[in-house]
Amino acid sequence: MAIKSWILVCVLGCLWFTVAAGSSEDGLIADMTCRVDASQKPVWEGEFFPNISNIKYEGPSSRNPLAYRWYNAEEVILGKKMKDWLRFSVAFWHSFRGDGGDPFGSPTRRWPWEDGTDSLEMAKTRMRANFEFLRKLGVEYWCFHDRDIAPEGATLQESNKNLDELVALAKKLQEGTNIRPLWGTAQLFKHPRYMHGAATSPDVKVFAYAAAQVKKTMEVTHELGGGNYVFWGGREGYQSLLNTDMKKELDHMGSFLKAAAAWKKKIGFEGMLLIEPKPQEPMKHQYDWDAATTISFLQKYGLLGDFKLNIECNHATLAGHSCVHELEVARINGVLGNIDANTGDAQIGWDTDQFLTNVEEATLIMLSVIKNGGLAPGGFNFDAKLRRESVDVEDLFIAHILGMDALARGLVNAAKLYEDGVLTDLVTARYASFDSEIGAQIEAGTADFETLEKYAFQWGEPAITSGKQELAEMILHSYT
Ligand code: XUL
Ligand code: CO
Repeated sequence: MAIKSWILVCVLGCLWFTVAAGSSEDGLIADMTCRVDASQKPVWEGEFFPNISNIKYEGPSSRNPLAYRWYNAEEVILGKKMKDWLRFSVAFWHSFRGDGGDPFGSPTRRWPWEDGTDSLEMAKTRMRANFEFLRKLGVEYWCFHDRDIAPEGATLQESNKNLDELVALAKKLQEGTNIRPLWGTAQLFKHPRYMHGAATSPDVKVFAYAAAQVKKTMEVTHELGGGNYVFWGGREGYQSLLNTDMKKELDHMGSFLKAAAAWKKKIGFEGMLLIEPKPQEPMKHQYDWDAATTISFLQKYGLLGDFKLNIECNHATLAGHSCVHELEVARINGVLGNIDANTGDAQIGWDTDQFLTNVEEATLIMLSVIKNGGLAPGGFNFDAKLRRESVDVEDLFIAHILGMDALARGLVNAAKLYEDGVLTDLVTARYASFDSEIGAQIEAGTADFETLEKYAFQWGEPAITSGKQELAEMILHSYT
């Protein structure tokens, strides 16, 4: 039975592939892509995913690849529905603009509705596909860059006009649904004008252009009812210190973010402003290196009250940290706002943006989220892309289902771990000696060195005690 379901999906996939190979006139890419109905060009009518119905929860024993095993939206965990803990979001850029291209190879996939252009009409079709995808997945959030959803025009005014058209359509498609953007962001890294940076560009004209782009994107995010606005500084950094005035660039970035926070207040946008750290790629060094660096930057420029962090797991590992390290640094400083849910590859040193599938990692992530009391108005944005070799529309569903199930399963595990308190007890026991008079003085910052010296003389050599790391690992294993 189980094997039959998997085979059915393969057969469907191959069937689509055959239709594609037989009917395409688009050359290489289209021939390699499963087209559902290639005759519907240029304006796509009807369903985008006609062979896929709404994805349902079937439970852990299901072998249906187009069903949830763990994600049961309405199930209550620790007093909150799963969907409210997880607040999943689809990243428009990966799912609807990703084409499988890499620095060594041409695109490998073109979705059936794509006509190969960057026209306004095509952008509208894509937006309709996005909403059908969200509805069929049962996901209520989506994330976008201004330039993924609407084409860049010849002037900034024209780009704004294009964006307005797409926002009007998205607003219409949102009507009568609970679907809203989890966050919006301005694409300040693709166009050559940003090659030296946006807020950190040495050219004041670029700084102003970037400010205008953020202003507009924040306005449209607000108009669409978005919960957050993200700043990812892909070009905010340097390639060489020889030609860079780092202090000036950081000061400029501080001013830019201060103006952004002021604009948010002015337009009455109540969403969170989030900074997404990443150490490098595309730049050799990016200023928002990791959570700790970003927090100290925000503190220095008096912006801590206005910004929280969007932690991306693959960015964490690029910075030499685990995802959970970054989540915990953000959480204990009160700035854990959102998670860009993805993962890297242990044997690869760059941003592979894969769907997160490791249940143990998902459990640790969800433990941080539980301790944070959830992420709202933030959530989990799948900043993850299909592999270059995955070219069928069903792969897009399977990838999201896999990622959602991993985090839902992590939530179930983490809730048990949290409720049973075994790990918490182990940690509490390690620090029990601070539950003393002098311990309380140390924690209040009032114990001076003379007092501590007296204790040291009186207590003598401290006992050697076990850190119980293997026991802690054993406990974690028994919950995953
Ligand atoms: C790049 C990245 C971005 C941001 C939004 O690594 O993560 O997609 O999430 O600009
Ligand atoms: Co990201």
